[in-house]
Amino acid sequence: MEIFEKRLLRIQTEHDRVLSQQNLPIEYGNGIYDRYQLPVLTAAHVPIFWEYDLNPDTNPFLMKRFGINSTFNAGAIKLNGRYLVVARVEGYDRKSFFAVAESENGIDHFKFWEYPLQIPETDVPDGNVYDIRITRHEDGWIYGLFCTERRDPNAAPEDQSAAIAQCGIARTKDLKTWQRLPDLKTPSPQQRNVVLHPEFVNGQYAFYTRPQDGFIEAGTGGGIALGLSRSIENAEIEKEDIVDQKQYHTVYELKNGQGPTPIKTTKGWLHLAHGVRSTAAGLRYVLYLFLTDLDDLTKMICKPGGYFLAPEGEERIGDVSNVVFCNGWILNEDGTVFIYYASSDTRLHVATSTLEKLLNYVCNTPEDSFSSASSSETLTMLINKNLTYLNLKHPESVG
Ligand code: M1P
Repeated sequence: MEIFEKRLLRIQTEHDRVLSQQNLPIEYGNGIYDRYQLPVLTAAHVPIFWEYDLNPDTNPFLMKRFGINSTFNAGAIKLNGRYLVVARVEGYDRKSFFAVAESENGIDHFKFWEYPLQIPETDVPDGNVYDIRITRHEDGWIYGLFCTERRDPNAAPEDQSAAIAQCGIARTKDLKTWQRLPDLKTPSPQQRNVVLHPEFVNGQYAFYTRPQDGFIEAGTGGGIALGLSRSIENAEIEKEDIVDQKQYHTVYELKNGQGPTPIKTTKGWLHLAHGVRSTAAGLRYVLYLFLTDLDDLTKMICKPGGYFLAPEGEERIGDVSNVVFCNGWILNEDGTVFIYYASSDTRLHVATSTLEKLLNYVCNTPEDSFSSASSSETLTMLINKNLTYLNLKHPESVG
């Protein structure tokens, strides 16, 4: 009994400390966005009554009975003035599920709702679900599109890792009660990172997809595509048109994927995506931005070269190291944008910016020019521009 009481007090004190921490921006950012000192969600944020049996008669040593490993890759939405993130919560058993955490200011004090989400299944049960993207669609529903993964029915018994990933679709009005719709059908054998566009396109539902041959390898697929479906109740895409291709010697040479629902701006649709490249140390996931045409969603307008956000410091370490991934962001009424990105498949962070800054970044950062010589030329042009300006305006500063 004494052990139980002592442990409970310590666990509660630590949990209260984690939830009450103030999260401050890190000074001297890059001018595009601000990172913050603390993650907004970690495994330590889940309620104590999720992990422990709190009855001393049945758990005298106060052991964890249902361990939570990580809380990451979250969809996001602002509902009734509250910031809600729909996190991928992964247990010690490696299964993930969705749970909503809520905050008043979107930066700190995120608190999980009492229960994880109960999203109904289709006739074919999901093996594992993850990476939900939340879209408030003009049809009046809030949609959650997520990856549903099931063991490959054709895999040999000795192969216990072959899986098929597809896009699950569910909808809600309040994030509490969900209606499951049939999974999206596409010509591609595997789908991850599918996102619903918030507006109809020629009267049809528009989806960003990622055609992919294998479970891990994009193969002949890869690239962010756009596909249309007449129905959402039986969503089926016949043709996927590539909007943003994977490309040799870029940060998205192996594969890429749409991040959250794009944001409509006066200049075009603002997209955040992840790009993956192969290194001797394994895969490296970074985030990048691009802008597409307001009318023709497959037309790229601006695309800065390289990454927008890459893992830094402790973000580089986790269950799958050297990864940043984002499937949720929120545009506030005052034009600020809260970007919820996860690091190394372990925890969730926020970076804050404004629409004005993001558009300035997207429209004025040089494009990737695909060779060392042309990158050096781009840099030389900037140096020339700066030295000309400095010689004219501040000759004393030039040596
Ligand atoms: O482990 C990194 C990421 O890998 C997958 O992303 P993608 O489909 O682009 O390869 C997903 O499993 C994602 O959840 C994970 O963060």
